[in-house]
Amino acid sequence: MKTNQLFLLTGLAAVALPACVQKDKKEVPEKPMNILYIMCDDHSYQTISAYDHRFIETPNIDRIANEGVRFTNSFVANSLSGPSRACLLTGKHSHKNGFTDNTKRFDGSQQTFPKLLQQAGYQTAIVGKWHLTSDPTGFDYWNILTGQGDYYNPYFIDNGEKKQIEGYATNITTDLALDWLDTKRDKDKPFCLLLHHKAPHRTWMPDTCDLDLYDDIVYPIPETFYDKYEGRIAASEQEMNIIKDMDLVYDLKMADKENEIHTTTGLEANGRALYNRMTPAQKAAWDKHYDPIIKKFKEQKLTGKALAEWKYQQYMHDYLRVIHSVDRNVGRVLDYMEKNGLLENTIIVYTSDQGFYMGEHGWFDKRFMYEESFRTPMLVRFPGGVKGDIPEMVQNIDHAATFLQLAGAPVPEDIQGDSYLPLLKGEKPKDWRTSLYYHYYEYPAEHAVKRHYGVRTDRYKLMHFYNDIDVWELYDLQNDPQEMHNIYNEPGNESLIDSLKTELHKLQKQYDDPIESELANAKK
Ligand code: SGN
Ligand code: CA
Repeated sequence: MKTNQLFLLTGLAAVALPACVQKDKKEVPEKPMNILYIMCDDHSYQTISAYDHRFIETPNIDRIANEGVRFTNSFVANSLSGPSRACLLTGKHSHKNGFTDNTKRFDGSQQTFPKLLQQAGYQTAIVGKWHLTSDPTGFDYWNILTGQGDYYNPYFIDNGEKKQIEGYATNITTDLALDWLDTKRDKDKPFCLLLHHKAPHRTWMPDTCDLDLYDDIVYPIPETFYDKYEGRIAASEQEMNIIKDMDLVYDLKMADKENEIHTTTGLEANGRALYNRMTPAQKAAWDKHYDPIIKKFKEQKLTGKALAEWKYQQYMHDYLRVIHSVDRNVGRVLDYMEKNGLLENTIIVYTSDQGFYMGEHGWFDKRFMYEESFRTPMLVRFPGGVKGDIPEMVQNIDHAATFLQLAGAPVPEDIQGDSYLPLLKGEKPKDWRTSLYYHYYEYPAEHAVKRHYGVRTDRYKLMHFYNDIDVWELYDLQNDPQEMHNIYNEPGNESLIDSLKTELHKLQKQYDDPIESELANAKK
């Protein structure tokens, strides 16, 4: 589907027509709508109560859904931070924007939606995690975390100037965003603010005030926690398993002063580095919480299943405490918007840079095209729009076209995503996409998830793992939603596989991804 073709102004037409002229004049709001895009890092839909009540209540994030919509089929194009951010900014798949994995440097001279919004009269800002190595372009104001950012006393780069700010990243990022909204922007112009939290990225360090939260809760172990990955070679060779790869000191904070807890991953020193950047008061609060846990852990001498499940509980507690702080800070932003009369003329999007595993298949991290990491939460409050659930498949390449269309700005033809604005207005475009394309590149790398690409329809998912492997996987999501049974080699699926490969090739052609011809040439 090419919704944006409706709003396409190319070549000569773009010269002949002023930017505000649209085929459908109603698309240009009388007063341009502000855009507030809140994106967390690694926030799973499983841990937002608008999607799932098993683990945590997130009333402030849910408010966006309650006063707007919940997308129930929201996906990314490449489940990793930098690539996801590049897809967001350009509205293009990774092979087109060049940022295929986290080792890349974003080419900031290319077209991005913030630049196009600036041309359309918007003021643009980004606060928080950026993770694209080069300096941001297309923003009137940028104040970004260095690299992945730190939870405690992080460094920010404020329009080029590096400054350390004492405190907790989620609070500080919110403070900076509110300060820009309140005192720094030009209030005569519409704004587009990208508010990008570091949280809840590894190593899931809670704010001092949230350390003791949920102490008495025992979280349910996912059904697939002890997955043996039969029939799934790439899954069996990953290094993101809670039992074997999650580090006791680095990830789970068991840094005992006697140094008696030993880890095998070499991450122990990093765990101490994260602790050492805290102030004495922060360290005191930290020790008060973790010291008794460390003491008990040493006494218990857990092994096997008991150790595995202890690790899972410790992981979940820390992750969910971090989420609680995100939720509280989302509440602060919504309160500010309400008090300042901004709610009625602002679209608010809440999402994440990808999904995350909360112990499904025994995992943490993301990267795979399997559901938990391919999906990402997406809640949108759009004044005057529909309420409830939107089931159409959307992808993170769609934001750029949506925001441009909302601003009444032309959507360039080379943007690959589709505007979901019609969906927010309750329209049911007949030619909306019925399949999604995915391509993950970062291998060899941390967590050892092999390169793969694939297609997902409403019911099926076909994936091809390549590079040092050549393996296809097929899942029937209706009969096997947990993707435990690869049915690619089962007899009887030949015509299904043929039709999915046809669909895959159609998408690769549409998005101009050369991977299959590259693989074929490499074989010659
Ligand atoms: C870091 C993490 C990884 C994580 C990547 C990518 N290790 O390298 O666990 O997969 O980021 O995450 S850490 O020891 O530095 O925490 S991403 O979301 O930024 O792409
Ligand atoms: Ca991420």
